[in-house]
Amino acid sequence: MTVKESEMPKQYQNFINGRHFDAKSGKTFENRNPANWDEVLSTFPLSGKEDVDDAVNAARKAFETWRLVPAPSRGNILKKVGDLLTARKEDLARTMTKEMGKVLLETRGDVQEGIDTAYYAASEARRLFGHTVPSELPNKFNMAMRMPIGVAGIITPWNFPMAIPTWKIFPALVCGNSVVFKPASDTPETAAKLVEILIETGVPEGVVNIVHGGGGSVGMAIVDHPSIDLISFTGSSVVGKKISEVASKTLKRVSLELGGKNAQIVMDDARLDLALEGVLWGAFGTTGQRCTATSRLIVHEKVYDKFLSMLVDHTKKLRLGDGLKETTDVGPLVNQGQVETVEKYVRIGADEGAKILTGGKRPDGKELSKGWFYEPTILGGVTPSMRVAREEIFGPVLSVIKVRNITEAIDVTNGTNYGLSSSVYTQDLNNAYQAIRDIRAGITYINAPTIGAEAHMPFGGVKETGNGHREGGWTVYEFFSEWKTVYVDYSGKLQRAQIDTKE
Ligand code: UN1
Repeated sequence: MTVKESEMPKQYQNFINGRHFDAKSGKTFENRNPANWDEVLSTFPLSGKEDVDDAVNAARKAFETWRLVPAPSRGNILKKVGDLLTARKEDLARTMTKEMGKVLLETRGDVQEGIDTAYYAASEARRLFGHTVPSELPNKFNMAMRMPIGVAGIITPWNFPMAIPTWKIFPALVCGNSVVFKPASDTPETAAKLVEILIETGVPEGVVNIVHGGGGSVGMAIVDHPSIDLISFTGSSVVGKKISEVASKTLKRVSLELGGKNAQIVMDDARLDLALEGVLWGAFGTTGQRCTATSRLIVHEKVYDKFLSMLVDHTKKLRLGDGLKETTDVGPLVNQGQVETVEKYVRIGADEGAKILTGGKRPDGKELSKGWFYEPTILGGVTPSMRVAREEIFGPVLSVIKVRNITEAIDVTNGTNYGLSSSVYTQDLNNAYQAIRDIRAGITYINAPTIGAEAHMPFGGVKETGNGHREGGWTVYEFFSEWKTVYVDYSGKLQRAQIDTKE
């Protein structure tokens, strides 16, 4: 029996300078469904440095015209991008669930984050405010304005295959930069569909280029390329440090959004029902594969036993399964490597003395036997020095730590090398404000889980979570533009700053 054409995996290509290309090597890689690894969804070019060179040359050339397009016109394109993302939301969400596993409810949210980012970018194009500043000299006008930078290398992860690329590409474009985009090789199809939308809405050729392939080859060729001016990367701290090192050789501007070990604090005065919903969503949403996932739960001793038993009870009820099924609460992990990492950490935790209160293994049962599933797992009796309390796991594993008061809870929260998101459940204003002041993290939620960043707010973290930049909101426009300072002297004579300032 022959396979019908509609069932054949679609073959995607790179998109460079307004045209589609295979990798120069002719090699391809497969995109498989993590809920059923027998299912090949699509194939993609396995590109290399020579493909990146072509993309960078195209982007360099296109930059020279794109930078001169008025920002509001660039913004109008983003408005259309938002409209098309809206029209295709369901298809994009399904594509995403199929290629990376998280449930439809969440992949719809991921696309919505892209839509929000598009409309925000469209409106920001009419602001991109600069400053006018009085001169110290008479008849002289001073201003500082934002300028495009050049070619942006955009390297994105698989956990938010739509939201994160849009966080980077849209502001890059609005600011007048051109783009070379390398999406994660676990989620190339969502990325390819995003680029199709950009093309359809009139982004000129060469302004956005996509090159598929591995991080070590395509990603590093981008980071190392002398004609790329800036890099925006989201991924692990290990890779982030490597990028920082390589990019420093060509003095690139680099924005790194890296790991997290986010904690939710539950105080004795907290509404436990609310805290419970929060931690289930924060820890097991996206199967724990978020930079912002709740991976530590820090509970006041007075409510520890009660809250833990509520939590274990509800965690056991979470339904694992294919993310396309509306009845599924938790989808598979993205690939075998992630399952192995999770298995390794659960072993480490048990060896260190933590108790596996639920989960701790891959599920039994035939239905889930061909997917990268792992049961939602709670580790009790964790102490702050254990590796499962300090290292990022990126899976459905929650480490629970007991504390005596808010000050200790904050100290424990701060006891890792990361500082992305944090959450405090309390009804006491004093606890809340102490936490807001003292938790060292880029984001603090009060009575809400560690996940749930909104597109128009700054996003990023401290310590090894990043290198000081912020995505999202108005702040990302700082990264994708640079300041030009302008002095206009209309006095008709030489006026020397600092010298001719006297009346
Ligand atoms: C990430 O995990 O890298 O707040 C991004 C959230 C999402 C974005 C997460 N809106 O969890």
